[in-house]
Amino acid sequence: MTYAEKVMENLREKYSWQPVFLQAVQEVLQSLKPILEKNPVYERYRILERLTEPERALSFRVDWVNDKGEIQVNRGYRIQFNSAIGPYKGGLRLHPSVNMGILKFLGFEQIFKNSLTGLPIGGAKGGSDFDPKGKSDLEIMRFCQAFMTELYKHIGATIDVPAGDIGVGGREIGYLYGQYKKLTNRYEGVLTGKNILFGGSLARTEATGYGVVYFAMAMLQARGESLKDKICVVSGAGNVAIYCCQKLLEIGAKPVTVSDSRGMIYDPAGINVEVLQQVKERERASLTRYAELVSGAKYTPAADYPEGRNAVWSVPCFAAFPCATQNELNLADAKTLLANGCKCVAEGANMPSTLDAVHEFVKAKIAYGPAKAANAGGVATSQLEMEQNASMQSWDFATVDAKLKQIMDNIYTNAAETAKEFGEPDNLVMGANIAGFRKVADAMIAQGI
Ligand code: NDP
Ligand code: 2IT
Repeated sequence: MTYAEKVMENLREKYSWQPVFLQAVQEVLQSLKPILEKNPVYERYRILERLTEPERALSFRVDWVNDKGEIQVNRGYRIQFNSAIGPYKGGLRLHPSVNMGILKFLGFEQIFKNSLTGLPIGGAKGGSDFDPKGKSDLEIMRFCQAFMTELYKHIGATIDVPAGDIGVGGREIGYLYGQYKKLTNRYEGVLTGKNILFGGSLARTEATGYGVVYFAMAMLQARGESLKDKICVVSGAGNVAIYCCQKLLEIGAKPVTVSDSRGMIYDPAGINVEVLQQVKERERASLTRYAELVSGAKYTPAADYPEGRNAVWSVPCFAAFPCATQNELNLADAKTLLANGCKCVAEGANMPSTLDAVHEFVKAKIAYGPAKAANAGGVATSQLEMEQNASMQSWDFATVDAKLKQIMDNIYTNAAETAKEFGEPDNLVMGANIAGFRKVADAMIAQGI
């Protein structure tokens, strides 16, 4: 049994109730085999055992009062996974499915993603099982205040800097920031994704979606191809999906789908981003509204999906952009995409493809950009926000966007060159995992025990 296999087996015994965490670890450890074999120092320093255990995992109670005056109790978490190369950094997720296992998967992924950006940021993730759906603005505010009333003890501009993720956007970051300031009397860059009025960075809202498209462009350019005039499918209808569609349209590609947890839109004319923003960002409504507002767009409720699979993946396309959530694209979906001629998959969501779907894409040697490389533009731009806050500057949109594009190009080159170095030139899963790992592991060794 190899070192990686031994560690994996041990984790399976210990954390059998955290399947998505085990899945995330398995994908990374599998592809680290060549570098571990070449460098026995990693085993000697027990790097895998140390990397897979969070430095700190906080779990706390969040009490708040709803509009009817009833007391509500939620669970809050912050996983400070690894600080070898910088302060803890990663988003907060508000979704009823949130638990320690999901946040450990996300925090673990974040370590490697943040390392790939080339910037000095460690890995973290947090959130709560609070369900923002159907809550009033004041309920969201009271929840965010209650959540921060515990979280503020554990974060700081050079300690741990949370940001958004599913269910957390500019509104929630504003309420969290207001409460942090009230509790600490400090005006500092403790959160990213802030409003431009109080220290936010231009282009942070767009960054993850734009970055995914920049990554796809880099992968395709290396193959002598491009997205121009190509049909694309996008899943999700939130922050990442919206700005992925916007950038695709800007470069002359045609995104024809978006989806949320209740259904999908197929719009053969190309997604109308202004309408999508109105429906999702302002009205916070269901995608049925999009079909009401755009003639020619077809809405399919999730209940009508064949075999319960997301029908987005059965729309023939040149490129696919999963931008909703984990494990939203399975082996059957991967086979359907490939059979329909799909040549590029760039992951906006974290771990959207199941392990066997990933294997299928790698085997087919299409341009496959795994999440920790392809969606790193969000956190990279968060770090640019930290940089602006620390130096009391604010850069214009074009400056931030140009830095983002350069970072995505660098991540592609680093992953592609590392994949080549370890003998599998097209395998960006291996390239991204090894490149992300090497920097963190070497930093851990240099810092001693
Ligand atoms: P949002 O909350 O803005 O949007 C999430 C979208 O995905 C919504 O359309 C939501 O539908 C849909 N969705 C969420 N959960 C499910 C589910 N279980 N089944 C079906 N649809 C679902 O989140 P983001 O756009 O910020 O995040 C999307 C993905 O991108 C996540 O995986 C996140 O971790 C990842 N990511 C986000 C970054 C960021 O900067 N925001 C950075 C890097 C990665 P509905 O509204 O109906 O729930
Ligand atoms: O998954 C992610 O990278 C994010 N949700 C963004 C994290 C951040 O700190 O901007």
